[in-house]
Amino acid sequence: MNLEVDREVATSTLHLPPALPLGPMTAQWSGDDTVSPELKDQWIKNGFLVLEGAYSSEEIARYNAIVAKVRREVDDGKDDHGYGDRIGMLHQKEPELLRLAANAEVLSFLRWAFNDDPVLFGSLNFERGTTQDAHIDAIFFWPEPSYSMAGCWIALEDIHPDSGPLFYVPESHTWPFYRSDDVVASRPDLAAKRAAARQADYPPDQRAQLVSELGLAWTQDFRALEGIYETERLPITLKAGDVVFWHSLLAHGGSPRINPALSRRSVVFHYIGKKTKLFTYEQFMLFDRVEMLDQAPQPMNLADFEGKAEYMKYPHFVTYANGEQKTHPV
Ligand SMILES: O=C(O)CCC(=O)C(=O)O
Ligand SMILES: [Fe+2]
Repeated sequence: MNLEVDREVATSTLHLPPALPLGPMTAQWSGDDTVSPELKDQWIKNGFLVLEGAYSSEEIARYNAIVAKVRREVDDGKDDHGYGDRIGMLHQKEPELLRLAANAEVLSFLRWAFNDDPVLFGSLNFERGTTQDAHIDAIFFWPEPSYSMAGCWIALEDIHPDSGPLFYVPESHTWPFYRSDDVVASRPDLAAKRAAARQADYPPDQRAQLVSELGLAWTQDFRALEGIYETERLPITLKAGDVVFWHSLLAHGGSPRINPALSRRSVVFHYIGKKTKLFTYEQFMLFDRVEMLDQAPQPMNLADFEGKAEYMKYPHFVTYANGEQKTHPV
């Protein structure tokens, strides 16, 4: 299909689900005046934007020193080149890491994008490329409203093109969006199991297995869309201290690590709006959108960092080593 084809016509002929709104899209959505019209246009048109040099080399060095100290103390799944696996939620143990997340420029952009005050709910620290397949974060952390979540990825060193840089799928935030009810519409077996798995007495291990099958089916449908739109996955190489934001609905992932001897130090902070209801991957996979509104969202449990930024408090951080996930109480 050619991209010039009218989206609505294409959607109805192929029985694709509708696209979702990219913001409140009201005339009043002028938001915070410190955000330039150019940045606002980029967000709507591209679903991502880069702020170059948002952090000084001193700020980045201080951040890296804290992460390096923790990596010496835990099993972080080092590879043959000495690079560890991801560490999740490390800011819960080391709140000083939130200094980057509390950057005023970052927060005022998000305040506009969400039409709400931003709240940090997660972080992931990387030392090497993730090679993660293309995905949309909203399926893992379903936000209501669906635009009120974003990733904010900060380069903690100059990112080499061969180190497995972040990539994104251009304009995918404007594509038809598959919810789990759309995914099972063409798969009657999965639809029946999904209906059964909502019952409270359904065995948890079988439910987890089904959720992962639904995730694979979602990925198949998303790949088909990539074929229809004939898009390329575009890598983004940034300099230390640059930051890229992506929209909750923009597909992205980690490019292949062409040279595994290269590190790729970065951190992702994930934010939602303070009024956002945040649901889990399992809830997204098992419930239709309307049914989900009857489900309990994640409790906010807010804390603040020096009065500058709010975050959701969880009593742990998480390391990964050899495919095993380990939760460390803090
Ligand atoms: O850094 C990457 O390679 C991907 C990270 C990502 O997808 C995320 O944190 O949401
Ligand atoms: Fe992601």
